[in-house]
Amino acid sequence: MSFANLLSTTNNRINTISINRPEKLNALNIDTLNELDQAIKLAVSDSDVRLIIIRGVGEKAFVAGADIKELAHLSMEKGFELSESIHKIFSETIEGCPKPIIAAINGYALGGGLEVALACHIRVATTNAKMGLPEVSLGLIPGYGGTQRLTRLIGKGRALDMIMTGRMIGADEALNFGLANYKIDQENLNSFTVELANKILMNSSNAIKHAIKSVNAYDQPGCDGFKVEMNEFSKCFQTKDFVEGTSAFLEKRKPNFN
Ligand code: DAK
Repeated sequence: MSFANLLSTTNNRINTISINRPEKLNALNIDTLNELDQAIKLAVSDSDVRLIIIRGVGEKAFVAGADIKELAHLSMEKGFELSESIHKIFSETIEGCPKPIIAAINGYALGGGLEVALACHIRVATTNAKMGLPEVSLGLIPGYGGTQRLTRLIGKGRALDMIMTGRMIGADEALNFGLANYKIDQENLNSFTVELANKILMNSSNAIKHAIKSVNAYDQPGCDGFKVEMNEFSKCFQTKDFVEGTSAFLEKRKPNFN
């Protein structure tokens, strides 16, 4: 399937979704967000895909935020309606994706762009990456889950500092905060991300699916994460991956989960 604002390609079990509006620094309009939702859902239903990488086209930006031109005329009612429907994409399609999603942050990740990266499972930032939630400079606050996901990831003090100042942080500070998992030179971003993906793909995709669900339960209101873990843990038994993983160990060979 082709998209107007995205490129989606699959190679060796890795689906790469590239946000493709480089002339607007990959700013997210509603059409692009809906396409992102569709592209991830397609990747989830494709048995050839085991992992997804989200990146931005060009060397300047992952995503420089929501498309400000589109935002400028929103009413309070429309703002709430959009926030609600797009929250679903961020929580269910991205964060709740049963296949791992890596954000490859190749430059600016601002506002809604950082919120996409925050919903992903792992973040790799290039040395020139600049991350921030500058919404207050527009008279707004983050509206795609940023106030919650940033706070959970880096703590309340740091999140409030970033949100109230609207300042951009670089890869070193992001790494130090735990916002980025890895820092890498821009020219090595693709090879590093694919290497990281392949390391994950050595493991059981089935087990990873249960791990994502369990970890996501950690900060869900009203949800007992330990109970979720017990359930997801027990579902791993009697799967062919569990048989293969334990047999491989006992036979002193590497497991083959394909
Ligand atoms: N939206 C629209 N266009 C953008 C854009 C954006 N966010 N960011 C950049 N562009 C466009 C620029 O307008 C310019 O287009 P032309 O003028 O050439 O047509 C082109 O991309 C190149 O940008 P610059 O010329 O500005 O490039 P520079 O290198 O000089 O500067 C910059 C790079 C990233 C510092 C600068 O472009 C910038 O400050 N961009 C805006 C960053 C920003 O404030 N982002 C928005 C954050 S607020 C909602 C939920 C969530 C949100 C909103 C609503 N609801 C539920 C309703 C989220 C809001 C946000 O993301």
